[in-house]
Amino acid sequence: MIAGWEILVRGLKVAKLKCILWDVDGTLADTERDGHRIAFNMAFDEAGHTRQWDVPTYGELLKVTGGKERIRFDIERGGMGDMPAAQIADLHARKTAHYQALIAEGRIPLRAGVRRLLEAAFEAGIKLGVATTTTPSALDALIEHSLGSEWFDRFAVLAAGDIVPAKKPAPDIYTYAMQQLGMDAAETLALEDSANGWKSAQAAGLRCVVTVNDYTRAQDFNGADLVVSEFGEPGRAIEVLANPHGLADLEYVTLAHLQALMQT
Ligand code: XBP
Ligand code: MG
Repeated sequence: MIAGWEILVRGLKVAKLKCILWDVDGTLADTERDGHRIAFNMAFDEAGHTRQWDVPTYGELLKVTGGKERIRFDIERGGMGDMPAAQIADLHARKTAHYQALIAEGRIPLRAGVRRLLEAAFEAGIKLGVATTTTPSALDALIEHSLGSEWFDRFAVLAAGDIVPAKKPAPDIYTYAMQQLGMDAAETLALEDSANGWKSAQAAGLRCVVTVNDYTRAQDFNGADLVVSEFGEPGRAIEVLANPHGLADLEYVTLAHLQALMQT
């Protein structure tokens, strides 16, 4: 028997918000330009490579998710000299160590509204998880230094990096996280910042809110459930780029908005 609140709309069941899966890079914090990019360049320099990724170049490379995959892509397009897989792995390990050190310096704060929404959802008993292409130890550093160690226990799953064979835009990391939590796509919302992330969430059957940044603002988010400049805070207005469900009172994004999206 179908419960009264469970009706089918555009292939998604209308349901209560029971789980939020968070992307990391670009969503929890703006880690790419001043975190990952700098760490890659430090690793290249340390290993004796002349290659440096400037801000626009890194923007092009972001279409490839995963750091090792990004280096391989740059090699294949002629940006760097060829190297065996073991050397790419070594470079990436160096990069991860530099990234952890940058994060430990407290250089990368959370984006506006992230802590407010995390705390509201946690207090409401909504399951929280992470679904990211980032290396687990890089994620751990961000949780410890930017979010707070108590969040290691507050997130019910930390799905990261090579735990699945195919990275975003494949749906695998979202599917894996939902399986770990015993959650269904109808009761789960994804929070993302990039087209690759949005495609991944969409392919896993999830509703998705996108908070853009300078690297992703011009990307195609057609079909996403809400696209905003940031989650925002009281007294700090956001820019609404797409609001297909017509959510009201969007001065900043609240848990009530996220809950309302599950009813659309
Ligand atoms: C963003 C990414 C990551 C990071 C680097 O992932 O593409 O690859 O740039 O991570 P998401 P690693 O937005 O899904 O978090 O170097 O650790 O792979
Ligand atoms: Mg991201």
